[in-house]
Amino acid sequence: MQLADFPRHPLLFGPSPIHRLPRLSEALGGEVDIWAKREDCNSGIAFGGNKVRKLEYLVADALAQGCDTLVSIGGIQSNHTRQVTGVARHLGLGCVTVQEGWVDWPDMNYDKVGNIQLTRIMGGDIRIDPAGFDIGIRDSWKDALASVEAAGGKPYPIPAGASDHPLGGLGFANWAVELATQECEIDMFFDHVVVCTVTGSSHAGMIAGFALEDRDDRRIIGIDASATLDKTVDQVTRIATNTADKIDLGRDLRNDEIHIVSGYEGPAYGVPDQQTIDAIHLAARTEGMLTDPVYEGKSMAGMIGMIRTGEIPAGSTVIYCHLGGQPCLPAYAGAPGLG
Ligand code: 5PA
Repeated sequence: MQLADFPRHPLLFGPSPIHRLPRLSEALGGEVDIWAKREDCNSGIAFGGNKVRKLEYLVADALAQGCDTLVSIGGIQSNHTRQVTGVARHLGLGCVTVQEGWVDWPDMNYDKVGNIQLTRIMGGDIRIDPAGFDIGIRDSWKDALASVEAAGGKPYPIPAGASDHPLGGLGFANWAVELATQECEIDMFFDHVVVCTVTGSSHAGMIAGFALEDRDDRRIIGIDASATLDKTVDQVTRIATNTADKIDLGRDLRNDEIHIVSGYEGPAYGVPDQQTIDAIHLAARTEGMLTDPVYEGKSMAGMIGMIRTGEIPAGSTVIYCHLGGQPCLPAYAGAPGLG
């Protein structure tokens, strides 16, 4: 089936905006033209973000199956569970989210403000679980699904980050097509795409979507923020391959199409280091563009680092894919430089 033929329930304002980051480009030497494509302001639902884009495909399936409750999982400060809850509310569906102790963060308000606060305001049914970080399938999530069934409901299972799901890569495959259309409109070509990767389907979907173009002059760079690199590489590879099959790419993905960079993940998932904080400051203070300490601050650090080392060479045109995530910032007010 072609990508355009998959049922999609519209949840976004339309194509997410793209714009130039001239002062950030200048601060990094002025030799690389940096732009952003903004999933952090892609929807009016619960502040939007990358998951709302992915969910356009998953909820079309959920509605077609007559499911009445979305069931998903994430950390205490998960952006994903906030967006799943928002989308459920927008559609008049129930929602259960398991929220695990993915991050050992000392802020007193970590489990009260930010994403979890917004999820509570939306009336989410939150099940706190002490388990640590893992992007895999969990028993607590299976228990949540079973509890909905036991109560007579029809749950729709959405794994962590809406990633390890047959439709998980379609949202960002479509992002790639959308960007290509925007490039035509402004007569530009971005030879580097920078994106944060953790549960993998944002990056993997793009890989499959851009593969449809069949050109070898565009590099898609995933910056790892999971700090469990092997699992993320494995998951990105699997989802990219499955998505490519699904949208009838008609060829195998090449190894060089899957490119994940480590070194910017900080000491652990959810914990920023000095280069994360410096990157957040640089983007905020040159452009007024906010990024968070869990995901986008790390991919911002990756892009900055790769421009400074010349891995992204002078003369490049870069699109930084901003996947959202700012709502967690209040939970990190205790981090040096963020409060
Ligand atoms: C997340 C994920 P993928 O999970 O698709 O790789 O995206 C990484 C990512 N940026 C990047 C932001 C703002 C994100 O929220 N968030 C998860 C969550 O539970 O919020 C799935 C981990």
